[in-house]
Amino acid sequence: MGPRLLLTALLGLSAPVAAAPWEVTRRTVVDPISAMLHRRLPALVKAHDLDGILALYATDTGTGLRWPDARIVYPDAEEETLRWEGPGGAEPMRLRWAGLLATFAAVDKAELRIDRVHWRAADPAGWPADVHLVVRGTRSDGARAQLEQRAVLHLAQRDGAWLISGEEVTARHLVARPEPRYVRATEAAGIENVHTNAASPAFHLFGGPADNPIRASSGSAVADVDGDGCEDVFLAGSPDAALYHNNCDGTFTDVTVAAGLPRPYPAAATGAVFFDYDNDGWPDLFVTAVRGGNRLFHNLGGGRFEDVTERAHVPAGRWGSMPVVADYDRDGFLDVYVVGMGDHEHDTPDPSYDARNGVGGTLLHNDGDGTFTDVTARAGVAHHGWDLAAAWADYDEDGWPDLYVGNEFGGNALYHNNGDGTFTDRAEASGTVDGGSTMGVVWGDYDGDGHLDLFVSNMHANSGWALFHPDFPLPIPLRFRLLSLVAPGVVRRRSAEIVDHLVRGSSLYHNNGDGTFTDVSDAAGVRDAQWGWAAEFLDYDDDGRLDLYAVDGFVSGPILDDV
Ligand SMILES: [Ca+2]
Ligand SMILES: [Ca+2]
Ligand SMILES: [Ca+2]
Ligand SMILES: [Ca+2]
Repeated sequence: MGPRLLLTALLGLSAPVAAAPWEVTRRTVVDPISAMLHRRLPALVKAHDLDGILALYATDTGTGLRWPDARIVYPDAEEETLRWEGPGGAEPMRLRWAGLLATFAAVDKAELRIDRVHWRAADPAGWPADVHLVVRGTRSDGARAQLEQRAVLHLAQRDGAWLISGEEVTARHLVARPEPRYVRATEAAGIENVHTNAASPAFHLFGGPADNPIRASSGSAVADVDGDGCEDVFLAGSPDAALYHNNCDGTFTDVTVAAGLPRPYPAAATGAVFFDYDNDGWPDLFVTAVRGGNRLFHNLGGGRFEDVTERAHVPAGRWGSMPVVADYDRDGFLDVYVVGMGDHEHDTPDPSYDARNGVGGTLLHNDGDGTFTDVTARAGVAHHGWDLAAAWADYDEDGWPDLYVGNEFGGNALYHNNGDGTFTDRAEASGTVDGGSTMGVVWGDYDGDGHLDLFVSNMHANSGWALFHPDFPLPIPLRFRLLSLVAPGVVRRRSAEIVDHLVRGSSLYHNNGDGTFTDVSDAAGVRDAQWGWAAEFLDYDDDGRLDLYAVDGFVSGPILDDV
């Protein structure tokens, strides 16, 4: 969800309730703090301008972790990790920043992200603010390095100017590696079909030709479609869907047409999955679409495909986000759940913080004879959020695959498989409603305790802190307006909770093994995965522990500090 869409959605809720004119507060408080912390400080770090940085402080001394107190952790890992520890104490700001700047010969990226400003907890030093500094670049010894630092700043006005009146560093670590573990190989591999949204306006959803104005294209699927031992790639991306054959030598060849797949692709394709629906040993392809119909392509053997959508009774559907596959009824045939978004052309999420007017998901039961039956109603899984993602997993280890569905605008669903063809939403009972702007869902046992944990990719808005200022016209739903006359504090707190869910970031839920989950995002340090789109658990360094790769990013306008 874009920031403009978020604001529109929030303001669309109702008439505002404000303590003082927001425009004044925005101009005199929010904008200057944003300019100082989001733009000026990072620019000075990139420029190695020590005096410029110190000029942003109204104090010569910082507290918390001291620069010399770093030690190496994980000595057996290929990456060098330094973690700052110790009792901490007072430290000259000049020494602290000089140490940081000297670490980096060159800074590629510097970013100060504000988590929260504690607007109602001002003390003589100013307003406390939880911030997160990220500095990425090349270390003096040539290693690639990233430093992350968490701190509590105090923000105060001195002689009319906003300055940092205090800084307590609460956590800091640095990860470095002489050579990058990965290199970009897309072009060298011959993958030319790279997602483009050049023709589209702000949200890159509309803007195609007149006969197909919607162009949401984002999915990919991987399988060895021709049985030569190397995995091939299907990209649902624009301008066209494409199947790339893996030549087993590090290069790929576009075989879309030769494989019998349509070009141009006759729908605005989104998610895709390879799965063997007829158990003949060859992976078949299911592609969802926001418009133009979901499609099933049967692999005839050897990587030749035939469109069997109609014959297999796969309904066209609309606004499909992605297909997810599991044999939910354990009859030996893989079934498909098509995640359903909302109608972006004619509708907006309602209510915007917990939308229930999406098109609904569809569960297609594989009848085992080459056809599917829509069993959504009986199964009870027609989640009507504006859903972008879902994932199957048997989270309670009863042998039946369960389904988590992520809503971009509000509460998610955890459909527990009852084992009799029906499901029960246990999101509330299990503690996984979330309420963020979910765009990705992945399961993985990150702590190796045998229970599958859940990571939900949400957006962390770098402007979210401003929304909690007492003067911000928090949107109060109309039906609560009367209540706010008698209990304004309660209504405002509830409203702030909703907004907090929408902007606070991604969630990692630890599976407690008893059907409930605990949100451990902050302790694990993964809450601010920035503007999250999707993630995947993988053990990238083969140490036996699952790591997390999270895709993020958003271009919000001429000022790029909201991403
Ligand atoms: Ca097959
Ligand atoms: Ca089945
Ligand atoms: Ca289960
Ligand atoms: Ca676990």
